[in-house]
Amino acid sequence: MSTIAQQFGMTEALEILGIKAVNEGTSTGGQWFSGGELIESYSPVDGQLIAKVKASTEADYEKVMQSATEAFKTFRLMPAPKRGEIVRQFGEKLRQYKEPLGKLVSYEMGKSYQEGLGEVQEMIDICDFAVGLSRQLHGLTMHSERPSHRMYEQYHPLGVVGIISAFNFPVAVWSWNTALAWICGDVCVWKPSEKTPLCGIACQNIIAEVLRENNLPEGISCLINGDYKIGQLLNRDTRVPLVSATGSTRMGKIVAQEVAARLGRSLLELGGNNAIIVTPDADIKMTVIGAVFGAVGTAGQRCTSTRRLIIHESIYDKVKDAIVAAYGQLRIGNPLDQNNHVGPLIDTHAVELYNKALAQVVAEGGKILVEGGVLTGAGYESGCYVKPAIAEAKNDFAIVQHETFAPVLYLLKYSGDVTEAIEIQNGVAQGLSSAIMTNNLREAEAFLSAAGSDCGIANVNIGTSGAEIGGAFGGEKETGGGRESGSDAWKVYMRRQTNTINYSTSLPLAQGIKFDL
Ligand code: UN1
Repeated sequence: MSTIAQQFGMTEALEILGIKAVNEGTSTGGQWFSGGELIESYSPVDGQLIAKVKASTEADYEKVMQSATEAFKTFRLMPAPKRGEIVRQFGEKLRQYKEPLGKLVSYEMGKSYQEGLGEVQEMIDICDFAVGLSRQLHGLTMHSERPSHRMYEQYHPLGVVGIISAFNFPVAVWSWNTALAWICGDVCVWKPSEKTPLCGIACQNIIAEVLRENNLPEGISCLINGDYKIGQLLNRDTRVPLVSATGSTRMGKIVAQEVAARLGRSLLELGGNNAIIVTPDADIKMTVIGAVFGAVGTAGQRCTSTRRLIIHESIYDKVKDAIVAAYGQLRIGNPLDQNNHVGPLIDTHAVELYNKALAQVVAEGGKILVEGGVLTGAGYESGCYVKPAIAEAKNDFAIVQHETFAPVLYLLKYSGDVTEAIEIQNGVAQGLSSAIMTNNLREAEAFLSAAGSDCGIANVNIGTSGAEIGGAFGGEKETGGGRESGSDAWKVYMRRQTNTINYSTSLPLAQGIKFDL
């Protein structure tokens, strides 16, 4: 353990979460096994090896699938509110493990400890939501056109749900899927990002405790580890009716095609290119907080991170100066130290992409307003710490059209009315999150109208990131169209069945068709 890790109690946190120096990477419930190669998890915080995880082999995968399909046979028959009780207990455990888990998220992924705790809170919130939902999996009833007939629809569990998640929300996105899938009666097989495998192991240990305490079948929660090849097994497996995948658009296109090729269902939550429109009627102070947190929070590695600010020319200089001044206040460093605002990027490959983006925006004619750069020296040994940067750019620059997972913010100017700003905001391939800063009702409503933002999330006087779990989460266009977490997102985890019951003494046909024998 490095000095930083020791100073911030990582040894204790890892112990509480059941992380060993070398971990089996495959699990069904509380059973661990694995035959594969070792994945090494390095912390971007201090560049130190935290622990190793054995990747899952195809044989391991097969064992997991057998256990999951077996568990489904009984779990689907457990009453939904009883499944909700399991999720309630899981939420209780998360409350108990919040601090060590938040710490591990921070240390393995690099987001600030506050954001690590926030991520665990998001898990607790979705559990609470799912518990209530377990008594509300409503179908509709409808009137039959035939006498003495009854029609209704009901929702049944789907089966094995495959979950592929990204490094940036290494625990919360799994729980958005599992909390809903479990109350719906599904069993889950999770492949976390190979960049954050320890977060996966910690979560699996926590749910295993709940399953054990309730004498439930192991296969309800399974974990596999590895690179895209292990994910591919899920995509191509006809025993997996739904694959929920979070990550880049490039990855999502592969998942979508592989799952569609066997007519399976996929739930995709992919890249964003999120903008905040700042109109002449914006509250500048609120704009600065929303934009800066949106751009530098999680070091710009949220799919909801603010990448573009679309500012009206009449207030452009004022907003620009205020944001540039705010960037001057940012403290970059160890994310476990709560005095810092910005932690490291996930790895040095991400640093390369950040450098490339900054070089490209200049090459395309952009102007750097806040200089970027990689930090070196004491505290920055991992090579993953970068300075949040700002550039003046144009929306049609190739680099502005592209999602760079790093703290690079582009300032764009508009001069007409709000429709021009909306056109710029919509003028990208992605459609996840969007926001407008204005106190003008007409502008706000225009932004929210059918001719307004084309994104899955559209906020007024709030930044682009930090959505609550109660709403459906996801976006349009290259973001993939999926919806996770709140509202009626649960429906994708179930199959709908329409039932018509005839309690008459004859068999009339629908549409009045005569067929007498
Ligand atoms: C993600 O970046 O994949 O809205 C999820 C937010 C968080 C979730 C982000 N609640 O920023």
